[in-house]
Amino acid sequence: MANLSMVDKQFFKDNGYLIKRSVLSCDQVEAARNSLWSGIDADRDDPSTWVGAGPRVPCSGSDPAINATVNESPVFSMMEEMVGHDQLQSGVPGPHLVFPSGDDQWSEPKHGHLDGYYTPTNGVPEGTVGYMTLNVTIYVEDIAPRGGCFTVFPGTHKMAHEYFKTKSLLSVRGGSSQEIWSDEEMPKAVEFTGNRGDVCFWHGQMVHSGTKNVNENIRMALIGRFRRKDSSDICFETPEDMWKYWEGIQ
Ligand SMILES: O=C(O)CCC(=O)C(=O)O
Repeated sequence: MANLSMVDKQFFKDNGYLIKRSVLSCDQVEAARNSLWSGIDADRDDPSTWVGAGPRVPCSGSDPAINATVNESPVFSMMEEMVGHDQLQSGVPGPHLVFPSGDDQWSEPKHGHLDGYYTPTNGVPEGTVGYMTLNVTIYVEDIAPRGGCFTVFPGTHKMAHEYFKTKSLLSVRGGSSQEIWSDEEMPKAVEFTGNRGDVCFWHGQMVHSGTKNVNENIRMALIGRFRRKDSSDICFETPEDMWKYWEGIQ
């Protein structure tokens, strides 16, 4: 049975992201939280110790409970419903935690980045570009506005598609949206707020950003990036129809 409706798919096409609520079971969320807490240098029962704590990646994506959030839940099937059955490479999500900052200074980001581009610290080899089809951010904690929300810039998947029709995929230094668009051209940022078990799917060429956490909760997210099995054949192609390789939502 399909997990996504036509309305869901149209929302994704128009906006480049789609939020689905309560996708994970309570047991899956709890198991993932336990794995994260096993590596966090703070006292689980004392929120005052969470401020400025770490590490940002407290356990591996291949931890069984973390892996299960994508591969033993409806998440992977939902992605296949958009991209096409058996078209995506398998993968695991990686923990991305944002600890409370301890202050209340917060500002909405005006710009963000496209994933897959070299920066001095991110491990992407210089002169290459990673290619993602569809990505997912899974919350395993309740996240309110300004709580370090994963943040998207709706519609930038279409803006990027227009840009890459005439420019090289390699031309965006660091993947930064500031390299391509002015502040005025950028859409308003949307924070993904929600509860543990909620999921945000986002297009592989969606501009997005991390944000500061001025709340009490630890922003516990798992982020998975997925590419089509034929991505090395098609990554430098920008077809007129941007949904040509999205069999589920053409
Ligand atoms: O952690 C976040 O909210 C954003 C992470 C991000 O931008 C990335 O991993 O590319």
